[in-house]
Amino acid sequence: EYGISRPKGYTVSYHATPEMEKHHFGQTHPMKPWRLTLTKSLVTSYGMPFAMDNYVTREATYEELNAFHGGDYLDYLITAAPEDQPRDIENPDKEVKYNLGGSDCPLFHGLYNYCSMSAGCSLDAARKICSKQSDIAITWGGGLHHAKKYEASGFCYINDIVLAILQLLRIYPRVLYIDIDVHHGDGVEEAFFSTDRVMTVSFHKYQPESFFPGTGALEDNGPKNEHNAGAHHAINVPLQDGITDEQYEALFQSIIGAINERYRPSAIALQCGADSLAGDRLGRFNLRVQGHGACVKYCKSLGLPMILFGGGGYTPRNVARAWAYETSIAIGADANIPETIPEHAPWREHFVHDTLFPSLEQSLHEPRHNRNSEKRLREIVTHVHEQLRFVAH
Ligand code: ZLV
Ligand code: CA
Ligand code: ZN
Repeated sequence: EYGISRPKGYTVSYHATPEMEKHHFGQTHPMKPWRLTLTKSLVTSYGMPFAMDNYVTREATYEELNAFHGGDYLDYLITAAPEDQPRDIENPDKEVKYNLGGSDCPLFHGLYNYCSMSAGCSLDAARKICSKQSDIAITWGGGLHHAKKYEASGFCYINDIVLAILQLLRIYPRVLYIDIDVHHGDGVEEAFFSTDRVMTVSFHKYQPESFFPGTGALEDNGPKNEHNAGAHHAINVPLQDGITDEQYEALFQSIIGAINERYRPSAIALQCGADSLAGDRLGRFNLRVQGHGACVKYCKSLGLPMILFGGGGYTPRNVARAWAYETSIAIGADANIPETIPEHAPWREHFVHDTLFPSLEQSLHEPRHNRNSEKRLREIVTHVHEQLRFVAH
């Protein structure tokens, strides 16, 4: 109906489950799993499922989660109940185990189920890439980049990205991990800190004292010991409030282009956190849907097998716009996609504006000052290019 047909010569798979979307972190918590329903609904109203292989995913098994996470952490995650939540007044000294039950990572009903489905989605995506049944595999329910081996962090309990990359490493010699969420991809960086088989690159707002998680300085490029294989294989792109599409795209292409030439990855894992969009409840950047999508388009143009992960994104209508647009890029339908949200789209009124591409004026109540100077952005590019000289060619 929208001229959307199967791309010739390659396959895109979409991995999701409506089960995941039923979970709630709590009334005031910014993470809303329901944004995945809104995304799927927009993807469907544009007719995109006809152009993809659609899979309803399963829960990851304990053994699969155990490939990265510690057994004692998983055991606690399985049994922890919302009642175990430390309550400040009644229980001021109650220990918060594994960083669970605080306000960022609350214990909610069905938590383990939610985590294992997110991981199941991303593992299925990785397996389709390994078996070469998919060229691009989409897992918007994944992308939970802060989770650590023994600890929950920043709304993330299970690191589905690490689990998926571990799968890719069975087949592919080198994996490039790229993270465009507004927060630093610390959990993934840490997991692959000591290997040269994964290069991690995160673009994020960096303000150590006041913006989560506070890591990811330009100079942090992996282990300082040159004999450690991971040295120079972590790239950080620290940014300030208000970065624009034009600046971000130029930076992204210059950095990813140079990394691709030097590191020659055999597969890409791209975390597409949508909290880097203008008007995000937690984010600080001025990116439009087009600018965010341009990163996906550029990665696709490299012609490597790729997984697209979700991640942050706290203004659900914009999350759905970005991930629906990026789905259209994956299937090569972005040039034909009508800008007006289809008449019959469920939740159409929820989008406020009927366009897939709101202007900055439509996204922001007041304009956000751009605090990224051209001089600083040039310094960042120069530093990254210098780091790459240490990477084996
Ligand atoms: O998008 O949180 O700042 C991937 C992702 O990257 C903090 N957390 C920590 C450090 C001290 N705290 C504050 C505790 C706040 C607890 C509740 C919120 C509630 C309402 C509105 C905003 C927040 C919030 N929390 C904003 N930023 C935080 C960060 C965690 C950010 C995680 C980003 C996750 C999915
Ligand atoms: Ca990031
Ligand atoms: Zn984020």
